[in-house]
Amino acid sequence: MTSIKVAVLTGSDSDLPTISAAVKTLEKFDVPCEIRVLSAHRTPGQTMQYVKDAETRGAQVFICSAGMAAHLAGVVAAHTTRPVLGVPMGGGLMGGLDALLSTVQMPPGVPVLTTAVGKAGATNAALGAIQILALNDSALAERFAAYKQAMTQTVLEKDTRLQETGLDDY
Ligand code: RP5
Repeated sequence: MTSIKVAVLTGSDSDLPTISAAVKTLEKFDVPCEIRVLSAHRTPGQTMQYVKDAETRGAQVFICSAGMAAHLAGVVAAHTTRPVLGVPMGGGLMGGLDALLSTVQMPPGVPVLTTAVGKAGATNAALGAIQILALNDSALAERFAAYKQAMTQTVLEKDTRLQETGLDDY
């Protein structure tokens, strides 16, 4: 029985090039996770079973990505009391506005914490899951603080370069 902290579900293998950013981010922070292709519409029974199985193996947070009429995160949220982060995929109408609204517009009582559409959302869902887990894991909290510090440093270095060289390099 493999223990995990974060379970990532995605509605189709066509989402993998995008949602893989979540898994790569979790792995970078040494967070035990796994990714499954499971659909709210195409594999409803297996999706429900998987949520229970992932919980028994320690999953604290669920990340769910789907496109078009994106119901996966909402369905998972219906079957767990643990936090669910929803990542809308961009392949459908209006660059993913369909999936964004399907994911974010949950009725009161069943929250899905929804990210930006696409790869930025996939990365942020992983970082959000890390922040949740870090509340009870000081080593992980330190790794996340170091990540933010490095990001700040990178931006400041870019600004320094801009001030030194002007816009000619851009
Ligand atoms: C959604 O439908 C999936 O998450 C995917 O984004 C979209 C299209 O799925 P495929 O037809 O590519 O399998 O359920």
